[in-house]
Amino acid sequence: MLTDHRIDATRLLQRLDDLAQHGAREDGGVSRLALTDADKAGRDQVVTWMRALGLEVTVDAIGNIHGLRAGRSKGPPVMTGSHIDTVRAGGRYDGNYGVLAGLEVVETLNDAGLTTEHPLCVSVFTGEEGARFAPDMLGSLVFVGALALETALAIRDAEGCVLGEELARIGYAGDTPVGHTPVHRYVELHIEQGPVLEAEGVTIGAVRDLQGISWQELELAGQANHAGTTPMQLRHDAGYAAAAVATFLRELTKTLGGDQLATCGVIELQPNLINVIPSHARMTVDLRNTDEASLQRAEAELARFLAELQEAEGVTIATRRLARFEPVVFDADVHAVVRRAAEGLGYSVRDMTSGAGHDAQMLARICPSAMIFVPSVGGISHNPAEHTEPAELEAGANVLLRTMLELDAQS
Ligand code: HGY
Ligand code: MN
Ligand code: MN
Repeated sequence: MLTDHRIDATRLLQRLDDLAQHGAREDGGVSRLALTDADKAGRDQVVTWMRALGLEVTVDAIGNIHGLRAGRSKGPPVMTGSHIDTVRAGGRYDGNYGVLAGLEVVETLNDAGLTTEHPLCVSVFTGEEGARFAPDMLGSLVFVGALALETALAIRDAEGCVLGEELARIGYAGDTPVGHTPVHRYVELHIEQGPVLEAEGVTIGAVRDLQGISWQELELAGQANHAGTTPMQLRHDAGYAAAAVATFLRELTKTLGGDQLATCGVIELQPNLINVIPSHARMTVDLRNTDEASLQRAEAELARFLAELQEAEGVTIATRRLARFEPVVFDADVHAVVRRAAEGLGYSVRDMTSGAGHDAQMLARICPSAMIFVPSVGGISHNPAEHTEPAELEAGANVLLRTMLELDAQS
């Protein structure tokens, strides 16, 4: 019976350990920013595994890696995948787990000598984190045709490196066209990166929807001056202005309430010296909400505050949009398959919303898609301490296996 198959957890855990060596940090975390040498090493490792599993490997023009397993038919594949780029001080499961669980599904089917009706595809999407080249979910955004390839290749990181040049430098500027490759169904397995499943003692999250994301970069320009001789009322302090934005946003989340989130992850001051009033600040704003109208309201409130701050502090504030994605509701049928797979395997399961962005939200633009979550210990992620228990990693991969087989059975 198709439902009798189970993944090999030892193999999966070993691959997670092996992949984590590429960009390994001394604190046990992983630093594998998109298109760095560590990303190349991780990519090469995954490609080696894909080939050893008999997958036909292709690399597309934005560097997405696709491992295809033939099915009885030649039509659009049942696709799974995620990303292997990490934030600068990340963990070993974010993204990596979904890719390696996909390979484990393939190896389990190979061992069973089972051929599916549809081809299966395990994909590694370029630059999901957006931590080096914004926006996030960049590779899957280009894959579905929602961001022009030329625009993406021209994106620069904070040091001025050009995405297309970095892609060529690491040898992953592929020749497979991007835009809209037909996909039968997409399902992505990922750690929750939040506290809900652990707090409720639930093993599997059947992800129903994903919140909206608004990223902006602010350049604040004031006037450098002497910290000891400049009266407070004569200052044009870009550092104070940046701090005022961060404080305003924290208060805004309290005012708006609901699901409003706000984060200032980057604040860089110039000249960054103890006795010089900062002349410049570069900072980022990450706003998220499950409700699009509320997210727009938060953006409007911020814009109003910035106008007032410019006036009051005598600084200029330039804004640049880095990413903007509306909330996404996943396909109800695929979501139901995830739930049935978890229940059929005897795992506890609950519906949930994803707080994080994922490649699945982009695939949802071109095919029925949904996600599977497993718990994160302490709700911690984007942190070297990121951890999920082996039994839960195994459970998630078994749900992925069963979900993909059921999606394959759907015509
Ligand atoms: O930012 C996010 O939600 C994802 O980790 N890129
Ligand atoms: Mn991720
Ligand atoms: Mn992430």
